[in-house]
Amino acid sequence: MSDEERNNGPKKGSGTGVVTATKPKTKKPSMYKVLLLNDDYTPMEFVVHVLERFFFKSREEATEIMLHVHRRGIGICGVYTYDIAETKVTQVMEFSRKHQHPLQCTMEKE
Ligand code: TYC
Repeated sequence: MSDEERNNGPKKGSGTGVVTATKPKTKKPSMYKVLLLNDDYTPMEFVVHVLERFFFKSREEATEIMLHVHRRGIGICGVYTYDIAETKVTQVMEFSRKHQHPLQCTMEKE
């Protein structure tokens, strides 16, 4: 929406009106990377399953991300708005704990 549209243009009808300019206020949301950390104990297959289940990755892409984390120590699962990123981190941490794996997931502002 343009500023002019937002500010309604000239008032119709009575011929008089109060000018009420409003400040343009739309902002893009800050984005957050959700990161997986490597460890020595979580099975590779479990990490692939996490990426499929919570990040909707194909088996092929999930395998690539898992191997990247395995080799480099850390990797990006996805980029989301704050609330979605926080939910993903919580889901992964709860799922890992439930299965008694030490897999760690965190988030970082882009
Ligand atoms: N390093 C683990 C292994 O060799 C696999 C692994 C990959 C664990 C990615 C965590 O985020 C991770 N079984």
